[in-house]
Amino acid sequence: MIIESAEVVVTSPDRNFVTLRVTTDDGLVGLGDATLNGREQSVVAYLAEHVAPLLIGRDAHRIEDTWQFLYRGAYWRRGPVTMAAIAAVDVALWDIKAQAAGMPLYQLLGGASRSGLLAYGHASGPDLPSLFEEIRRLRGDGYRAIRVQTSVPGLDKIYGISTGHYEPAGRVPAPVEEDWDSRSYLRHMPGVFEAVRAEFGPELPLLHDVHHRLTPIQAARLGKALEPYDLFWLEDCTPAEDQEALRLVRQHTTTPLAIGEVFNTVHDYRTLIADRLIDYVRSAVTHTGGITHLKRILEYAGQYGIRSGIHGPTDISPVGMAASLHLGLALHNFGIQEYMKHGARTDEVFQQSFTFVDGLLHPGSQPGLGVRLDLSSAKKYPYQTAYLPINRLKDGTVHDW
Ligand code: KDG
Ligand code: MG
Repeated sequence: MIIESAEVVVTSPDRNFVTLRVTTDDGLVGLGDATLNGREQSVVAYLAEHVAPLLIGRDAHRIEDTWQFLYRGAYWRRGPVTMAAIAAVDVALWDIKAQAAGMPLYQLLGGASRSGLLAYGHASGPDLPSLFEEIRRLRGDGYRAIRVQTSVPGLDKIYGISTGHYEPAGRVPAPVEEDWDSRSYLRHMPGVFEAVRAEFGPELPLLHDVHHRLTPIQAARLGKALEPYDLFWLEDCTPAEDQEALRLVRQHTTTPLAIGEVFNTVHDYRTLIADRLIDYVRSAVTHTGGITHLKRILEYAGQYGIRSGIHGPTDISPVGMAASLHLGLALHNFGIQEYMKHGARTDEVFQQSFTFVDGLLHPGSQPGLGVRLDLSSAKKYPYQTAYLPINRLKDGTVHDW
């Protein structure tokens, strides 16, 4: 089964998506997601200029060899652009292999370990009444676990707050600037979780994302202050590249910790996993070298009692989401899957077969990934410049985002 073409498709139905479309000589089409939020065109160039030409004529079945060829063979290893490009090739080849086998992809990864995947949705609001309303709306949609974000008094515009649809990347010519003050945030958050617990009771799993904004000692204080509210996890509490920071946080709190949406290889996790400094691995299939590499990371993590929390915001395309679901269904140490619904235009471009019923996701039973890319719909929505926001302290200093 020989690769005949590898085409990069860029489309922006509700936001930008980069998809690799690999075709074999026997007519199978495999899809891989390579969307890197706010930096999409860098992966487009990497794939189109450096990777796609090397795929032509290769045996589509040789997934491991192709992965090593692209990773070791480039000499310049790791990094989000390289690993998103490798991920797209890897997922497209898994899609093809599973279609050739006539099976849903999870069957090739070991088969189902469970009947469905627990998913969490995003609730946010500028104040408690609107936050509660959002939580109720998500509960009504079936979600059994909820991420809670809210405004902080004195700050105008902060990460993760929107009503209805959440989309951090704006279609703007330059990044929007948001505000931050860690002391105000630290004073405010425990009261928010106290109120949410009082309203919704002890059972509902609650998650919170700090988005890399605290120092280790501030994060330790927050984790400790939130212990009475029994969080499912506290995410990205410190800047992610500093693995040692979480050692200090861990010494002070039993609140479970999750990190990794900006990581791209197992080496980013080495200390975190071996020294048991985290509880959940947050990497996306799309940004971590595909199913082949994320599966390795997660199986390694599983030996230390660490579970998956695969990244699934709207910037993971339906192709990336389907890949996460097949992997999550097969993994023994699955934890939870982030799931934010895409917009109607995205669903028109990417025809999906995964389901969300009673709060549980399932990748479906179609051979392969179960996603079809409608090229004529994709063409209707050309790329639009978009950036993630940046974050400044009150004195104007650029802060972590
Ligand atoms: O591209 C960045 C977003 O995916 C990120 O801001 C979302 O933090 C995020 C999350 O946990 O989903
Ligand atoms: Mg996050």
